[in-house]
This record gives sequence, C-alpha cells and structure tokens, in this order.
Amino acid sequence: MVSNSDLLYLLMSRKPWHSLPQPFYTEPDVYRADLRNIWQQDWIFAAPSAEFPKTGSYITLEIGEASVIVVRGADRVIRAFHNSCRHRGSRICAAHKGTAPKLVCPYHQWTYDLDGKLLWAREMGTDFDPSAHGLGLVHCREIAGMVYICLADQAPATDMLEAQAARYLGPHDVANLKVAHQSSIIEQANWKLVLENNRECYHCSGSHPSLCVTFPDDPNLVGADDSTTSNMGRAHVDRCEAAGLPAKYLIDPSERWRFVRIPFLGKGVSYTLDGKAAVSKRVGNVPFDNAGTCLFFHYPNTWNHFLSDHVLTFRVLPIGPQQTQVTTTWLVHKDAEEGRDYDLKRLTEVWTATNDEDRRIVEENQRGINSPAYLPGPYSKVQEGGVNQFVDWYCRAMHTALMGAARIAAE
Ligand code: 3BY
Ligand code: FES
Ligand code: FE
Repeated sequence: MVSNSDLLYLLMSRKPWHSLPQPFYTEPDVYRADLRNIWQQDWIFAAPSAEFPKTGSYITLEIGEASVIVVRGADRVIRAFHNSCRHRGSRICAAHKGTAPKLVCPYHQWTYDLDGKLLWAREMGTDFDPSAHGLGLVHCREIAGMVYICLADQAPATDMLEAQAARYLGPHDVANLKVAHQSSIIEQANWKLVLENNRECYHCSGSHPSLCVTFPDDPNLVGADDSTTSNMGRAHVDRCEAAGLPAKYLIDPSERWRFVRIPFLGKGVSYTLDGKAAVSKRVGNVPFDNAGTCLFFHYPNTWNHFLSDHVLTFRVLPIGPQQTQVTTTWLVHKDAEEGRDYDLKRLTEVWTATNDEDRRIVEENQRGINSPAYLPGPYSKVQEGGVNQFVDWYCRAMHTALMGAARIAAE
C-alpha cells in the first residue's frame, strides 16, 4: 500500500529532467492517487460539441469508477450527470453514445428529463418527493465547441481558458462542425506514458512516416518552447496574426493548457499523403488554406489540432494502471459531404496510422518500464522539453493535492 507520505517521498525523489520513478507507471495505488488527485479534480475533455447534434444526443464516459452521462437538453444546453440512478443506483445508460428523449433507468424505469429532473417513478407513495431525487449534477462547460466535465465539488476557474479558446479556436467555429469519423483505441500503457509520448517529436522521424510528410518535427515548434524561436515558426505566426488569426505561443500560468499555431512542411496544408487539403470546404472563417495547425493541449486528457480544412480532437481516459483509451474525432464543415467534399480514407489515414504507431511505441515503453531493470532516464534538453513540462505539471499537481490532503487531515 502506497500512502500519501510514500507518494510525497516518491515525488521528491524524482530527478529533474528525468522520467518518473517506476511506481508512477506501474503501481495500482499510484493510479488510484492519480484518479483522486487529478482526474477527479480537474476539468476533463469529454467530447466536441458536434457529438451532440440534437436534443437528447448523449455520450457516456468512465473516469475511474465514475460513470458520467453528457447530454444535450431541449434548451440546447449540454449538461453532465452521474450515470447512477437515484433509486437503487443502477447505471442508467450502458451505451457509449446515442439519442434519447428521456433518460430511463433500465432497472425499474425511473424516468428523468434531459435536465436531470426525476419525472416519473412508479408507486413510490404519497410522501415521496421526486424533486429531491434528480440526477447528480457534474460540472459541465462548453468552451469554444469543446465540452469539459469536472467531478470535483468545486471546479477550477475557466475564465482565462474561455477567453483564449474563443480567440484561438473561434475562427474554426468548432461548435458548428460535424463528426466525419471517430476512432477509439485501447493502449496497454499508463495514461502518463500516452501524454508524455504526445509531448515530443523526438520519436516522429523514426515512427511516423505518413505524419512526417507534412508535420514538422522541429522541437522548437512542437515542444515546450515559444514556436517563434524557429524562423519558420516566426514567419508563420506573423503571417497568421497579420491576417487576424491568433497564432502566438500562449501557455496558461499553471501550464495546464497551451495554444500555438505552427506551419506544415513545404507546401503542405493538411495531414494527407500529398500534403493537399483533405476537405474542399474550409472550416469556420480561417482566412487561408495554409494556416498550418493550431495545437492545443489541456492536461490531463486532451491534445488537439485545428486546421484550415478539418479539426482533430483527442481524448485520453485512464482505464487501469496500465490501460488507457484514446478517442480521436475528425470534424469537418457541417455542409461538407462525404464523396463530394472529402474522401473519408484520405481524411483519416494519416492519423489512423499515427495513432497505431504511437500505440505500439507507448506499449513497448510500458513493457520496458515494467522490467526490474528500469531506471529513470534523462530527457533531451533539445527534444523533450514538452515531456519535462508535462511531467513537471503532473508532479506539481500531485504535490499540491497531497499537501492539501495532509493539511485537512491535520485540522
Ligand atoms: O499530436 C501532437 O500534437 C504531437 C506533437 C508532437 C508529436 N505529436 C504529433
Ligand atoms: Fe433505477 Fe430502480 S435502480 S429505477
Ligand atoms: Fe507520435
């Protein structure tokens, strides 16, 4: 059993600019601490708004033991509820997604409105108060066409994120796109290895032949640094900003999220094998085809790419100490028609391959870490600033939460 003080000791024993000690990637107790201190405290990306096209469109997602329903109401508002019936606790929705006019529990058919109110419960007697048995609310916020939930009693503030997401993502009009494709894969690795792998492109040239056709693996563009430290990055940022398209590297003071718009290689404008657009209709009001990709991550569970012709969202959810789900959603203009404006294979093949390549890398990373021979190894200062930035964020977040728990216990 790893206690909070063991965890604090482990955090303190982390060597700067080194991968984490083994238990962070292997131990069920550390995994539970991650759930408690990070996943149940922070805003978690649930889905792009496009996954809720109609009244009653819903998804369910699991964060540790918590099962959550996210649903669009008749008033168009997207809300989140605990997927646990207020009668005897049954899960209400078993499906991962669907459309339902009401939320009906399969056990005894207690029926809830899309805003969580209990509408109907059979033979519960005259003293039963339905208004005291609505579904448990989970914080839910739609920010620039992306829906986040938070399981904490008090959710962290989002004002700064909202203001910046409106600037950077507004031109892509994300709320008005449609889902062209979605894939969900399971990776046999701890969730932190999935995030770490995303935060560097040290591995890109060796592993991602199709991504590297257009994606620059320059660490100044994709790492922890301001992209304008590279000439290519500076020229791109200047051109976009001059056209009114926010592009400058911007990181939140707590380093939980970051926006930056980077160029594609050469004449590339999209993630395709010939570098040309995958979709003929541009999204939102992005001013030109070669606007590159706006990279946005929000820890602990999402990274995203906003292009001129499509948008890619990635959602990471922990399933177990060494198992993680990665869901990728391809979004296109809502009037774009498959076969006319885009070819689905062409739109999805680069990231379908890239995701599978990353899955293999991350699974081998986990297997090697499980070996008794594993020792934390050094990050490249040139290439792995982003990994270090993520791991530092994680250690700070855990440290703050553990110190808070110690204070409460002492009171
Ligand atoms: O998906 C991404 O944003 C990252 C950037 C570097 C590697 N990977 C492609
Ligand atoms: Fe839901 Fe009984 S547990 S109706
Ligand atoms: Fe990769």
